[in-house]
Amino acid sequence: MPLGFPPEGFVSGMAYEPRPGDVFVATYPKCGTTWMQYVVYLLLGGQPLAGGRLLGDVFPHLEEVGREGIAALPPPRLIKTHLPRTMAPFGEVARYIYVVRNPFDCVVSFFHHTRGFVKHYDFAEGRFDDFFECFIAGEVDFGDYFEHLLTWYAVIEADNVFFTTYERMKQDPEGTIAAVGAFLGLTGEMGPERVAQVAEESGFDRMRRNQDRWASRRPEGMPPFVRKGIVGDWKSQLSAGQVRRLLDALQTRTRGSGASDLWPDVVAEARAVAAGAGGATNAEAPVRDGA
Ligand code: PPS
Repeated sequence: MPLGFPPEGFVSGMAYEPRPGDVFVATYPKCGTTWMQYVVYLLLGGQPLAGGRLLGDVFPHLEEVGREGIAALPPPRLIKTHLPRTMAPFGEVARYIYVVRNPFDCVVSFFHHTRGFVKHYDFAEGRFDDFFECFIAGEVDFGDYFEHLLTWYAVIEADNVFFTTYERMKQDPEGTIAAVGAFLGLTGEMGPERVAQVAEESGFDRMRRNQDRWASRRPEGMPPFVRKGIVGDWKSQLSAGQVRRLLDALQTRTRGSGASDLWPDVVAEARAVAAGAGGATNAEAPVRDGA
């Protein structure tokens, strides 16, 4: 858990009993949580958040506010969680949207998060190579990336679970928004204009404005929360050796689950880099700000 989170929020959050109408956005950190939360919030009739308002007030993080914080929300309750499914309040009465991002981009985004969130971590001067070791060992917030993914991947066929990837959202935001709307039972209200409106409002260019809506301000010189928002940033950060190790971890840890086939394009590029076909960088290169 991040250092700044109250342990009682975590303990009581796990004991929350899902209620009818609850919508959870469940993710491993840095996999597109805030983007999906904002889509869900807008689809359910939320007004675009003005600067000075906080998404976390209307769509709180379960582990931070605990059971009481969630129970006090007006229905339908919108709930963010980074818990693996085996620790999350999981029940048939609620809906769950799980978003996952390829681990190569996830580790890079998580690194910038960890150095920038000085309230939660003592890593402002941290090096990517050290963070990478923590990530691959599963010794970061919310534990092991692969284990997390597998716990949720195991329930993707359930009627009350919607599973997608950050890469699919990037490739087809409108298609994803329409599918999320259908999952939420909003088919009647979901014409193309409505979908386009939500896509515009939740698009990267809009979300990078007034970032105080999503997270506390970063210190001077640190990348913002909505940072680059691309697929493939890993190519400018991971060494060929790191690409090889993460590729290996993806394949061995997800083997036989179907989750190993989630990113065929990324895996093909990673294989080429791991084989020394270019694209990889020097892990000792100075960390780029990316802002
Ligand atoms: S957190 O802290 O776990 O809740 O972070 P999370 O929201 O899961 O992930 C943050 C990354 O998502 C990117 N982001 C977006 N990408 C594309 N479009 C939109 N609208 C968008 N909003 C947020 C954000 O930039 C972080 O990724 P990186 O790679 O660091 O840029």
